[in-house]
Amino acid sequence: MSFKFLHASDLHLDTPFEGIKVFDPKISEMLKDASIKAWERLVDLAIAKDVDFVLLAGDIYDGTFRGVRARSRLLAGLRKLSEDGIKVFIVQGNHDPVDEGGLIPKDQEIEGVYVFPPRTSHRVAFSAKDGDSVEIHGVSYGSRSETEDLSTYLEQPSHNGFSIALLHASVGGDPNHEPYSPTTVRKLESLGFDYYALGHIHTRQLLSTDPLIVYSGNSQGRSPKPSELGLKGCYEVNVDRNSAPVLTFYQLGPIVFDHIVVDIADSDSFEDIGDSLATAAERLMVSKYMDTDTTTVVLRATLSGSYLETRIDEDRLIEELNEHLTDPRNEIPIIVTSIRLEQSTKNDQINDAAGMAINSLTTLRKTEPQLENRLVHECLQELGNTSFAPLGAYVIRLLDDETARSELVQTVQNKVEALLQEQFRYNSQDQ
Ligand SMILES: [Mn+2]
Repeated sequence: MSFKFLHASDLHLDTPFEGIKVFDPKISEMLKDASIKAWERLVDLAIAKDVDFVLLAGDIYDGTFRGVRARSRLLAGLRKLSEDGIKVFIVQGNHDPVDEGGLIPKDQEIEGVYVFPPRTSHRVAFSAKDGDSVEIHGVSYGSRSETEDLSTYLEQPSHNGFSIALLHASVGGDPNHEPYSPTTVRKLESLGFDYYALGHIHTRQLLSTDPLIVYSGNSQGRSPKPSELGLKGCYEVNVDRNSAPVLTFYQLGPIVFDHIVVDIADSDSFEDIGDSLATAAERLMVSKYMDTDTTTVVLRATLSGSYLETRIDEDRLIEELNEHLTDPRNEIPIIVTSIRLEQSTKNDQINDAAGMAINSLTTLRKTEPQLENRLVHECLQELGNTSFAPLGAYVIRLLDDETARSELVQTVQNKVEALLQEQFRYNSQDQ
């Protein structure tokens, strides 16, 4: 005897993508479409896998504004599932609380679709296609900020078959998500359900395997934040009464967010940096997304290493990369939305180079009091470029030369310190 179901959450239909610069209106349209595409893939997957039911653990919509297109596609998908004999169980979350509107208009009720009410205990019991008894308990958010533990509303399961708790909750506290409906693994375990279908935290994770306490994660990533990166989708759960349930992950979101760190220590030009970035982006795409259902990879890049030009024109770099990477002939187009220089590394290295220069010159003053005028003059000219990378190298070269006057060494040192201060001002304004 066995049956199966899908567990998904946080569809955030019609989500506005956050933290992304979008250059092309076509891309912006594609991003808006992705959350709805993910939902439609979920519907198709449920039908293809012939599951008994689908669980949606909150945040079906992203906000008070629920677009006409998102509403009609949600209803169309639910009807499709209903016509196929697949039940759907839904709780509303902090992004779509009941006080801000129901999910299904009163005059358009759909057979087999059940939305749990807020502030009360409700359960639905039924027989799966194979005759197994299943009971599902759930609580919706009444308002946007439910600060009490909603699992407190759940009744004890009857233990007459497989029992599921459907909740939108913060288990154990995650600093990246609002601490709504806070609860703990221990508290949930004490309630006695077989499977806890959770929503709210967007990172897919198993908090416990016996009983199963599971976050499916959101169905489509929506920003370059860590919890939004990588493949997003749902779990198919196979329940066989003779063994432990088996979870299988399926990708739903067609657009994937990711992040790369590119070492540009060996780059000595803007073009070099562009090439390193493009290579790293393509390598990521091949290693992680080649055989997946990904249509586009949206990428944030961090540049690390000792490339010490004071400025990299990030916008120009993004534009040039995107001309190459978004080419529709590419297997999976990649959109680079932001490039960041690792400021701390850059500062450290500027400090290292300047510090090295000061030390070198101080040593030189002691050991070689006869530095030649010409060399120091050249050194000052070099410093005038306000870039410390050539300075570091230049001072090392100077050390190989033999003589110069110590007063001018002092001048160089002062100049280095002045420039260093200027550099600090520039960097602190930049952050
Ligand atoms: Mn959410």
